[in-house]
Amino acid sequence: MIWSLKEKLKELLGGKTDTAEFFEGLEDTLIEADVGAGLAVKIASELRDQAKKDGAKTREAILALLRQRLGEDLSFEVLRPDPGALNVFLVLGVNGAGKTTTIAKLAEYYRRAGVKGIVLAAGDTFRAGAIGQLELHGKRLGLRVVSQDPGADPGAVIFDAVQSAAARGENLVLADTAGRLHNKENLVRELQKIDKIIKNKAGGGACYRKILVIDAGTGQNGLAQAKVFHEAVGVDSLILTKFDGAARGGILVAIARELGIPVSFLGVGEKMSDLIPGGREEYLEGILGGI
Ligand SMILES: Nc1nc2c(ncn2[C@@H]2O[C@H](COP(=O)(O)OP(=O)(O)O)[C@@H](O)[C@H]2O)c(=O)[nH]1
Ligand SMILES: [Mg+2]
Repeated sequence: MIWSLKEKLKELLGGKTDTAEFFEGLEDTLIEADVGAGLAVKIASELRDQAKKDGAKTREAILALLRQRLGEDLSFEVLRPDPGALNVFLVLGVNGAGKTTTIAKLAEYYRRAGVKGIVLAAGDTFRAGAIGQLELHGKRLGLRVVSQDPGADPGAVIFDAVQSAAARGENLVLADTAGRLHNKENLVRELQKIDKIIKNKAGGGACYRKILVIDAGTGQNGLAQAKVFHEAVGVDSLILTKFDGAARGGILVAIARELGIPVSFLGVGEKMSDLIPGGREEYLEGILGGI
């Protein structure tokens, strides 16, 4: 069954909105929206108190409170390269989340914003297709791509990219990675190795950021996945992809809140321009709009 938060909320809001049943229903709906059980209980209970205090009973008033409450758990902060430093943005996430596509979108976005000297590093050496995919994007965008053959050490590719970017005075390295989560120990080890290499190579004056890409269609295990990456290397910023179509996207609230990490962009399609910087209003509108 295709699940829809909006349909359920609509139905719920069509009935009485000041009863215990309503807030229980709201709790269930939030759980189904992947907000997480603990947080769903908390939000529903806080909303009940707030609605009582404000005398909010109409569907519009309740919706406004819900929107405000969900927004409170999210911070949005566009990631911008430091123009005076070497920037290394390492892009993390499970296979298929949209990392490689997002790197191309970011490259396009930053280039339009006037960032000079953007380099792409093909750090997903596991899938042969991933290297070709990034090279294609690089060619189309007219950007340098650092890559090696499939099966090469991803740390070596990224080392090479950071070193050459520093030597050439380039400004931004966007580094791709593989996200083979089924082999967690290997993934963590590999990421920690890459992390160490970047820290050593880029040096203290560099601006090094780790970005976690999350597919909006990811269910509750998205939080566990995010924790693996966060515990491995520490995530600085979140990008929610595929927040178009019938995506649910509630997992973003759970991850952003639990890990205390800001959201920098929303991916809303396969085109290079389908990238929204920040995106607070678009996100809240996407999950609650049109009800
Ligand atoms: N609809 C939609 N598709 C996306 C978005 N971002 C990526 N994709 C698609 O998701 C698939 C996997 O993307 P890819 O970048 O290869 O994922 P990776 O394995 O994490 O590198 C591709 O078919 C992309 O076109 C998005 O924001 N919206
Ligand atoms: Mg990829």
